Amino acid sequence: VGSTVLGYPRIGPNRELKRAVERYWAGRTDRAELAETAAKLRRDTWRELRGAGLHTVPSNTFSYYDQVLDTAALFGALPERFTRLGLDDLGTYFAAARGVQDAPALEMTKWFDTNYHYLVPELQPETTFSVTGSKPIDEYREARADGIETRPVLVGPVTFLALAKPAAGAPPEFRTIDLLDSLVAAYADLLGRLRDEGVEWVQLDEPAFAADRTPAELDALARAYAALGGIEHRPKILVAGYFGRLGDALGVLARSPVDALAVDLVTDPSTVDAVAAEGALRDKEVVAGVVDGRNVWRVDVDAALAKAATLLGTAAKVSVGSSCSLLHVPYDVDAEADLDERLKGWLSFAKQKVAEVVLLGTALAEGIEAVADGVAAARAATKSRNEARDLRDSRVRARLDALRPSHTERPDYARRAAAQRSSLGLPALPSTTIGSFPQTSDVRKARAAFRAGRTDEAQYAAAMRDEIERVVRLQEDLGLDVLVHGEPERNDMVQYFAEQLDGFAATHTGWVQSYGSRCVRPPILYGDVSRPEPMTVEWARYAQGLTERPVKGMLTGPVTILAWSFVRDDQPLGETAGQVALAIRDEVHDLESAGIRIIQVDEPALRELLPLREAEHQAYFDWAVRAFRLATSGVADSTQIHTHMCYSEFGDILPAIEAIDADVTSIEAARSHMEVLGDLGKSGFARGVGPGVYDIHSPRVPDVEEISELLTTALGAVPADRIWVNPDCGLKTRGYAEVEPALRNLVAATARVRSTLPS
Ligand code: THG
Ligand code: ZN
Repeated sequence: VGSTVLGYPRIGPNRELKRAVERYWAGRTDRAELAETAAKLRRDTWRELRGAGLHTVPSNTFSYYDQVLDTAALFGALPERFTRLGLDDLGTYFAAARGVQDAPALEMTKWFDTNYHYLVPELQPETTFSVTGSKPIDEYREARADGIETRPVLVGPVTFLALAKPAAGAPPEFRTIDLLDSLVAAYADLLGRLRDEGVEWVQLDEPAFAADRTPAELDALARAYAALGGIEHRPKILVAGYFGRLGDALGVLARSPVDALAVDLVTDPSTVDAVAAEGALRDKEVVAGVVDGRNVWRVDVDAALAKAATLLGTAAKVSVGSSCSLLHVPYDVDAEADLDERLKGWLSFAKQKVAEVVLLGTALAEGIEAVADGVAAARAATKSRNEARDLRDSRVRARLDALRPSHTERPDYARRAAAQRSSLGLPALPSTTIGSFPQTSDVRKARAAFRAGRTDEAQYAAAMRDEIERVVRLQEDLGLDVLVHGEPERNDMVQYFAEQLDGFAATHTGWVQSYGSRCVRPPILYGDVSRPEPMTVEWARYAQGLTERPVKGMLTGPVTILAWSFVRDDQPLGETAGQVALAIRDEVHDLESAGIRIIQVDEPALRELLPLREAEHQAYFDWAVRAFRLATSGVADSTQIHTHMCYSEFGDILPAIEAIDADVTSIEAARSHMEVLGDLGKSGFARGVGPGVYDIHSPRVPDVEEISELLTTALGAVPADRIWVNPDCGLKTRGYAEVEPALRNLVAATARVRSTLPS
């Protein structure tokens, strides 16, 4: 029996890597200084893991930006638009990550159902792979020079190909999986070199097989590991499959000539039995992933030991591990000075999870008596959480129990649309923005000063009101039809609400990498959720008081609040979603009472929580759609409900976009040239839609011509009386220098296209 974790956070306990790479990008440090910071972070991690008593320590879990990009760079598979720039290795790498003039960055998308984003490799039939980098070898040597033997971790070849996309211009019949042989040959070469270095174990991650896969992909998995396992001169191979059950891939891997399998025994409760029943594991080692790598709750030692023990007769050797890499949790709960002590006792971040894995490994090998104190402490924590009565709010539960279908239904769209037309009196093709305006350094300073206690509430509110007034006047001047207050008071759209809701706790240092150097601090949803008082009403009321035009109220939807928080694991997500939805429903009601006639409830993460297996989609849609409707259906017919979605391919969630029954849905579309509209139409969607006509992810200012063309394209797919004109997403991350001219062009294009409509 041994113990290990599949990966570790890398941004630094105090976001040292974020600061170092951002300084490097700004030209304020040189490469040597960046490399030194990176080396120190790696060394600290290895020493920490070794010191904690793990049997085997992973390496190559560090990345300057993203592990999928690392893999593409390692095998010489970066698109030519970056390699021909004549930059050094790191320059080419960061160019692919962030883009440069004339060479747009690789696309970024969600890493499975997490809030981490990876860069999508672009491949074509001509792509050949070879080992052109040495990162895993260098890091292995670095650790060994420090006296620490490690297990290099790599994205597995089949997952790499499954996550890649055909480059623009590749023939339509081309599949990235067609490149398997060349890629496997390159992996084989690398395995030989690692063996030359003395590497004993490598870890190849194949999380793609926790999602539905085609027979061709399963066949590729079999062929890849038959080939790699068949190599004579190689390290032992551990294949890690996480984020869910492996389905048919479990048998494929069990029958392949690899040495060990790491399985996720947390995400899907059926996995333990499936693994236990897999006879072909008899001669292999299994890493039982019983410590949740994605959530922050302390492990239930007895349940975890029972799961691991179930596998003892199945495999030649059973080790204890994390369910996936610990990349998705913050570093250290002990760094939190202001968290409630009792709550803290229930939590476990990366550092604590390593200790849990070690404890469980010892308990499994030597018996619970060998670690009696640790087990007793863990049991006490589990008991304390299970018995905490005050996490249940009987008022919230009674409200949920009393819900009737009418609480999640609004009258026909046609009737609502008529009521809204007469109450709002908007022109055809109404123009608006998604909600946030640029967060100037003055705004950030005002928030920071208030948080630090350097200004009082009155000074802070005055600063926010000034900013709101400025933004409202600007929008009137630009000629937008539906205004927003600009959200100067908000940091993160989930954190802002979590800070005001009961049942949530916020952290100070609980940063988790979202992409590249960008991090988020997910709030912790630990108890029944309720809203002690209105959260956004005063700002919205103030903004509406400044103008005759309608001001949209801006809220975050229940699914997104869950997706971007660490959520309690003691009840189904759908139940928790209902509680959050009730709190948002109350806010919607209060906004309406305050005279706000349009209320937007954003659900950018609706796609993110979609289960990896299609068999589970419907159950997800059921609770997610119900939560949105519960939040938004308590209003008058004349009150217009908007939603906004972004960051995703919408194909899989079209039925849900239809079913949430929002009056208007604004959606990312500029980069895909309005393609999404055709798909929406085919799915039967027949309500208002605001296809983004300005790609805010780029600093480019679109001209009137270009926006008019996009609008005209949109008019080809959707009738004019249902189209809205808006940017792709919020403007928070942009500067006024781009935003003002872009919005001016957006309004001018709207006027131009409007004038061509039959009256
Ligand atoms: N909030 C949360 N999750 C998200 C997003 C969000 N996931 C998807 C998407 N948006 C990810 N995008 C970003 C964009 C910017 C930042 C983080 C995630 C970002 N973070 C600041 C940083 O790292 O410098 C820190 C922000 C802060 O100070 O609070 O810029 O919008 N939850
Ligand atoms: Zn958006």
